[in-house]
Amino acid sequence: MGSQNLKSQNLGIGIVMGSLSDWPIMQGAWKFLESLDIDLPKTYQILSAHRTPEEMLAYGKSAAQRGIGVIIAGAGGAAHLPGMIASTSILPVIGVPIRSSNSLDAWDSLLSIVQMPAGVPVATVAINGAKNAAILAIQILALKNPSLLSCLKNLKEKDQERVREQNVQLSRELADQPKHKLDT
Ligand code: AIR
Repeated sequence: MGSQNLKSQNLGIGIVMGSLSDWPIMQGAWKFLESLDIDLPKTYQILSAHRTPEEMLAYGKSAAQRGIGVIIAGAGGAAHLPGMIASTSILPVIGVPIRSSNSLDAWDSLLSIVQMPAGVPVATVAINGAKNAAILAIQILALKNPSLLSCLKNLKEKDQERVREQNVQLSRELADQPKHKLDT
């Protein structure tokens, strides 16, 4: 399916972050989406809840009209971007708490994003969890477009295969050791 068609169905993913210093983490979401065998429309933008509040509001208000279906928002420290974007848009917002140079070991980032008041949810992933944010975004969009399900299934199969290979590798490494456990 062409990306124009996906855009008209609001199957785009908008990635926003509070600063360029967040990009090393947030590019995990971008690169993951790029690695998939699907042509999902996606955008990235630096928007700061505190430094560029007007642009942030404009982005949140217009996102749905621009074909975006899910917003991934990352910020660190007093990380108000995901919550403020959520306050301006009806789209689901996934928050990525970033362990930034100014953050208190990322606790401030996490709590600023996850502790939203009732009525304005932000689906919060782990600290620096940009890849999971991208997976969750696809899971949300797949509810509207089942053709995305195959890429999620492939993802699970690859993960399962990797764990099975790890078991083979571990068994090889421990082959000459006596077994102290029951067979699984
Ligand atoms: N930030 C930017 N505007 C508001 C906030 N909370 C965050 C950025 C980044 C951190 O502040 O998301 O994680 C540090 O930004 P900088 O630009 O000083 O490196």
